[in-house]
Amino acid sequence: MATDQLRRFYQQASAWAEEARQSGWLSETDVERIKSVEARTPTELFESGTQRPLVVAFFGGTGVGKSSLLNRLAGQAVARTGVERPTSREVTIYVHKSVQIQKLPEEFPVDKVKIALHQEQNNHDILWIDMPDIDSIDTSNKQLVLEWLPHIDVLIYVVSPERYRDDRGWRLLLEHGHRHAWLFVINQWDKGQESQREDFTRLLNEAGFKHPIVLCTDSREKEHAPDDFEKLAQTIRSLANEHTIQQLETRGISLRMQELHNTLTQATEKIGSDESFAALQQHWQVIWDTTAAELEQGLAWKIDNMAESFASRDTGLLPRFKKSAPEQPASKPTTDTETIWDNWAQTRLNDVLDNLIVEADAQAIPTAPLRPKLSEIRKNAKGWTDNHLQTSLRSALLKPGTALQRFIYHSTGVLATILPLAALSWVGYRVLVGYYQSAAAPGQYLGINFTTHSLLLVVTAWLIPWLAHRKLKPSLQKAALRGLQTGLSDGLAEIGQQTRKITEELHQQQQKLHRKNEQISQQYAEPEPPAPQSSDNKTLARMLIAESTSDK
Ligand SMILES: Nc1nc2c(ncn2[C@@H]2O[C@H](COP(=O)(O)OP(=O)(O)O)[C@@H](O)[C@H]2O)c(=O)[nH]1
Ligand SMILES: [Mg+2]
Repeated sequence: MATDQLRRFYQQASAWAEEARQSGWLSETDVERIKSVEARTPTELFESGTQRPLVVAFFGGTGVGKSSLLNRLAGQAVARTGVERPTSREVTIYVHKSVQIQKLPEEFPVDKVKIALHQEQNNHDILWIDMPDIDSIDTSNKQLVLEWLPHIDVLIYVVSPERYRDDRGWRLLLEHGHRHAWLFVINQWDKGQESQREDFTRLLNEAGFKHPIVLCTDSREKEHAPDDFEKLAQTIRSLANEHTIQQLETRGISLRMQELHNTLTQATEKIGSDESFAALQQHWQVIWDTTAAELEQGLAWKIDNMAESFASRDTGLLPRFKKSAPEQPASKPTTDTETIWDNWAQTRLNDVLDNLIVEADAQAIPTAPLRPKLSEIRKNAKGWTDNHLQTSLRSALLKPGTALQRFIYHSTGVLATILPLAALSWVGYRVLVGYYQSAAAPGQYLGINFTTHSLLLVVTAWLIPWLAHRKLKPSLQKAALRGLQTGLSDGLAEIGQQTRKITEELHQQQQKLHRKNEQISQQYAEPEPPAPQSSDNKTLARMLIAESTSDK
């Protein structure tokens, strides 16, 4: 049944909005907008499966004559009129006894409803309601009216010649006009003038009723002048048939469904789109690249300083002579990388993350889900950077220099041992041979020249590789510098990466919400716009606000 479908649609849309609100994607107001779409219908008042009557209500300010009109219709005093009770909080229902009222509007105080049953065939298919005065000082009256409104097909807006202009009811008419069929009655016509009818009609034209039905009645109890009362009763009766009720019902439901579709669409526009997220991610790429470069530049001196503290470990060629004041303790190399990410760096990071939030806002992406996640980045940035600095510094110090450098360094070390040994072996061999030869054929034994050359040879064989070895030792300072630089850029890369991940996660959340929203919308197909002002019923057409104006 259409009413059930509307209910389900409403419930699913509300649940979706609630879920989106809980995760920060929609505001309280957005949810309220969806929830305020009317899901109640006249049909709900009656037992399902039975042919329901047309629900007609007298609507208007205090003392205009609503109760008098109902009594006149009923031919008896079913509703209390002003004589007994000037401002009525009471709702009087005048209905045929065969009609089964299933339930009254929710939250409606039952003791305020007076049901007058009748057996009159004339009003068999009409449920008449005399509504509370909408302009009473007691604002709860207006609330009562609002509770009833969604259950009403036709509203008979009753005014008096004195008070038809600044009526509170007028505002309700403008707000709820397109949801109902309206008939207008200027009661107390005994005090009225034709110009007032024209003026009132003109106001109604402006409110969207092209040819409003404006009837003038004189409902004084004792005697009254001939008036439009019969026409009023007749007009309502002409609508009280299955076909027209069905038409009104369908119109009401499709208006409500359309409104739900519209608010759902509006809500998805609030949560950003694929394009807005793509733009946000691109923006992040740009601003982070710039900021990361700035941070690397701004923190370079700190890294240089820290690397320099390793220079003392790099014993040069003539370390002792270099040290001008050897009694001063050599400055200990510091590996306290925590000091590198300082307040300045944190401020730069905070600025760039704020910039991201501003961009999200500019891209119409809600910032509520983004903010707490970015706070995590702000909190963790120092830790991440420090971690990378430590890891990278340690591994750099463990293996300073390039692989080739290290190979040559080791080779020269080995040579510094092997070459002098080889030279010594050769000298030893020559000594032995010389000794043997001088024993076999006595002559001059090796002599002073040999000694000098041998000594030179051994010393050279040792000194050259040793010097080279010392010279080629990879610099710890350079290694530290390289390690720290790599560490910093890794740290910055991680910050950039983590932030991007956040925007991606949010995009996924957004897509999920978006898909769910679409599913709901598709499940309850957008209804056709209500039939073009029911061409088969001219009277009804005059009672409805033209669609083009109701969209406002
Ligand atoms: N002069 C005049 N008085 C009327 C007319 N209709 C009702 N009244 C009186 O106006 C007062 C308020 O009427 P009531 O039906 O209670 O108005 P309600 O507050 O809109 O329900 C009562 O005293 C009625 O007798 C009318 O057409 N002309
Ligand atoms: Mg009344």
